[in-house]
Amino acid sequence: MTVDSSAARKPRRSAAGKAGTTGSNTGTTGDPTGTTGTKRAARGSRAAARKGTEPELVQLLTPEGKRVKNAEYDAYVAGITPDELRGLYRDMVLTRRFDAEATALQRQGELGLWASLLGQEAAQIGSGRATREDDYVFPTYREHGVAWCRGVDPTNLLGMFRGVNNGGWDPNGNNFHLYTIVIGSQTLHATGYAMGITKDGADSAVIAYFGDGASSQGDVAESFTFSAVYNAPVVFFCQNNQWAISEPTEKQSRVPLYQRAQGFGFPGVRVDGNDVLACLAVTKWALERARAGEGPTLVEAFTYRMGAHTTSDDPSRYRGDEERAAWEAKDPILRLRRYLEASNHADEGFFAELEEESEALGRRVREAVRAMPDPDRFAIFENVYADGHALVDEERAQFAAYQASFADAEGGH
Ligand SMILES: Cc1ncc(C[n+]2csc(CCOP(=O)(O)OP(=O)(O)O)c2C)c(N)n1
Ligand SMILES: [Mg+2]
Repeated sequence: MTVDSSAARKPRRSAAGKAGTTGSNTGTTGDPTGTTGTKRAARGSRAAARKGTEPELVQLLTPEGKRVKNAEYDAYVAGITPDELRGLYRDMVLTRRFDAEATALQRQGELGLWASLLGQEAAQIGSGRATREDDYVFPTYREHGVAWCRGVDPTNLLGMFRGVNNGGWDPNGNNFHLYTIVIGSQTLHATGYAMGITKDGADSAVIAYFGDGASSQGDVAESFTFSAVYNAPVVFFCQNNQWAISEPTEKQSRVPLYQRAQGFGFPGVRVDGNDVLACLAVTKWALERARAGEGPTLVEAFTYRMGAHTTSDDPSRYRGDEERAAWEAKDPILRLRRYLEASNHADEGFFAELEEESEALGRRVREAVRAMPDPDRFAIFENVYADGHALVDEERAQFAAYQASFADAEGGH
């Protein structure tokens, strides 16, 4: 990693400029040049890694379900009612139930593939519930919890994974873009959309989801540059689930991911991605910054992918069970349940009713998937060009001949 030699010529900064290490985890605080902070951050994170500790993160609920004070972010959840807290819990439970059903459906041959969000419910529900109706969301392929918050019917998410449609929902119906498999590319779409919002003079904001692995993509770096320079109203929400298929986060960056923002000139924050309240508060803060014309923010939600990358993956090939066990103790749903129980915000009746609702959702999803009609085999050639195209016509004819060859074989026996 190269370090900026010009930093040596700069005067020593005061203690107030200690950015990016401990104390504040908002990467740009007090260090407009970013260079010294970046070196310190790199030293700090290497030292942290040696000691097996990680830099501070924003947390409002401990894994034991205790509410802890936070001077900067408490205000963003100060008015939350018991009903809304139960709502966040319900969102997480139903999303997990839906996800489990989709995984089972893949195993039963009803879906071609599934990318589970298990373990990431708080990051997705907290950030998703922070968005406003007129905001626009650009997801990857794992944001089932965010889709839920935006009002996309869960069964619509499954059509693409069953291979019966090319996406499954109208992005403009809920301001929730189609799932994007090309890693990181949606951050560019989000940045362009956000620049458009500024040109329209609107006060809505954009949130782009991506992973720790995606943070290494050139598209993401370009998005950071453009959004910073154009002061675009976009929140970059990175779910650091510790793995990019079989590659651990250490292979993506020499500094904690949220500190990347510093070099681009906008703030970065690391939040406990298993704490739904903290994710809600930090994302609200970042979206408000965007609306107020203060430009982009990078939020790193520090979480864990409890399951396989997708149903095609076998994580036992590259990681041990101890790691998962350590994260199970930080389960996002369990900690909110503990808090709800300890503060008498939910009783047995609430949990029992939710259990029934979960089972009903599982049944509804299963039945809907099985009932999805297969598309016409030739539909894949439609909607590529408005007026037809010689190459597509040729491919359609080849495909027709291929299909017909089965009919011949059947007839010949
Ligand atoms: C441009 C591009 N390169 C490679 C891939 C293959 N690929 C699919 S998922 C993935 C890992 C992504 O990891 P991360 O960004 O951490 O997201 P996560 O799956 O952990 O949510 C890769 C490399 C791809 N889809 N697109
Ligand atoms: Mg990842």
